[in-house]
Amino acid sequence: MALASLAARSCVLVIVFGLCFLSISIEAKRSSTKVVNFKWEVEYMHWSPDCNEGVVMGINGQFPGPTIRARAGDTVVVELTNKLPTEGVVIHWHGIRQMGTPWADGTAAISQCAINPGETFIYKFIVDKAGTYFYHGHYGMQRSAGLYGSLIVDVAEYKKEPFHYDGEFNLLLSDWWHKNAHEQELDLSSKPFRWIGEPQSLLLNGRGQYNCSLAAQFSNPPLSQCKFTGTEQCAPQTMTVQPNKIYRLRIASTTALASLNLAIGGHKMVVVEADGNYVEPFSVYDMDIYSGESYSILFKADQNPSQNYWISVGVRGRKPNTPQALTILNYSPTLSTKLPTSRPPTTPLWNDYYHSKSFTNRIKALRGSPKPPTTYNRRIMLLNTQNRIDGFTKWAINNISLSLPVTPYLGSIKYNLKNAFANSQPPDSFSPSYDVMRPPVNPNTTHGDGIYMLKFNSTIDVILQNANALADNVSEIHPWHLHGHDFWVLGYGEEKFTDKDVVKFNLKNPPLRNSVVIFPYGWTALRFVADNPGAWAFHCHIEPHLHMGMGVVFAEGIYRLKNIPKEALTCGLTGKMFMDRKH
Ligand SMILES: [Cu+2]
Repeated sequence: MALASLAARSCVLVIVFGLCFLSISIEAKRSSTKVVNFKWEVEYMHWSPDCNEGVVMGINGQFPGPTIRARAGDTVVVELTNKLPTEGVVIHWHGIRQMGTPWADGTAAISQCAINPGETFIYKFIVDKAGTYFYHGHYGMQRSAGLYGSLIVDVAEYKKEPFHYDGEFNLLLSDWWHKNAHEQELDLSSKPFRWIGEPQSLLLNGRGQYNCSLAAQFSNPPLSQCKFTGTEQCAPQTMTVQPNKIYRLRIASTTALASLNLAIGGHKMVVVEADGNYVEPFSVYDMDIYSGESYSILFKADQNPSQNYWISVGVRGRKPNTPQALTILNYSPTLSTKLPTSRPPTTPLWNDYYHSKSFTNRIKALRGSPKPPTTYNRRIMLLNTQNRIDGFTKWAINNISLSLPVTPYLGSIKYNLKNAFANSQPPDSFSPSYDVMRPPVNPNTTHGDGIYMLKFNSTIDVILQNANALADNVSEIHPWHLHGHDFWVLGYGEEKFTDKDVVKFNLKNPPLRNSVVIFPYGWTALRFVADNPGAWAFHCHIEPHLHMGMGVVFAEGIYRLKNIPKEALTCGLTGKMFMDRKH
């Protein structure tokens, strides 16, 4: 403020000398934050993400969409035009908390109306915290259709990261089906249920290889050697390093289904960031990444520089039927086309949960990070079950399968519109006698659109409780993601959570995250402060699971919001209200 007014005054003084622009630009540099503008068009495109042509949802002719790069404190403005011929669209900025701009969170039916074909919506928000993020569609299964890209926030000017590196790379991980997202949606909503199966390919920055392998000599079953000129849409992006330098690798997973594991052949990795928060550095040779998570790791190019090395990504947590994704870590001046002579790193066994848990339990907040409040005001226990409704297969939370209303919650709560969604809140807990180790005794459940109304500024504990699915001896991994907040992960445990487990909570250095996993038959405890007015989705980040109802919605402090842009709410009951008022 002071700098700005100083700039204005010096501007008046120097204007006669024609130096005004110079003065403004100097002041802008000092105040250091800026507005970063993007003009995007979302459209369907023919594309070959894994060398097999299909249809992807792209942005400005690109797949994945353009990378957003800004500095902490900057304002990002994305003018998004929907060029899809017959369907709406929204984009969610995953990990950006949207403090004061909940209408820019990009969740259809929660924070805004879907943008109609041909229409433009302006997303404007501040990226307040440095870190590795991404963005993706949040309407139907548009993320599965390929609507995603990277969002990287550098530290503010004149600030430094708490670690050193000489260069950096970015890897956006995703999974890809040859069946399009509309058909997948229909399959999942059919009676009898049709499961979409495992992905055909894993993609690194939108590139994978189907029916051929970069490491053909090691592939089992045998595959032919992929040959690329480098211009193909599915050609791998190699990463070229200088020997003995230190690199930061940013990793984010926007998979629809797959839990992943990443390794760099022969290289130790030091984990330094998770979900846009610094963690106490620890080293690993492979790491798990669940959908919705992001990390930064550091590695030193300290291996024999006359060789190249594999970067491999494989499936965890589900019986894999998808080959590893591969690319090459290339040591300059060795040619990037020289294939590594060793076998790609082996992904740990899909059901080696001990390995997954030991990695997850090592993630702690960097010393000096914000600490959680020592007590909570409200505890919400969320039981995750697989159920049926009239023969359709669903996921339910506390026996309610989420089905979103027509009018976005943000608007119907702000304008106190009755009948926009269920009046009663979903339950804060489930029956203490529920046996999480067995299939549900009564698998039938119901749809619901009721939401949790949180007292503004209260501290909320959530216990996510996993359980047995419909089939015997099946319990799946679910990576949960919270919008609008980071939360502290207080702990993980086996089987059913009891009050006695509270003593195991880590209040000393719990990591702050926006995504967290629940392991099969286990529970995860987290804590957050409901200090961001808005309506916020909290859901399993597996796209088919959310589609089948696996989520809840929290709302807090919406009465405090002024200036919700009408463009966000011109549908359903809010749209009707605006028409009636003849505004
Ligand atoms: Cu799930």
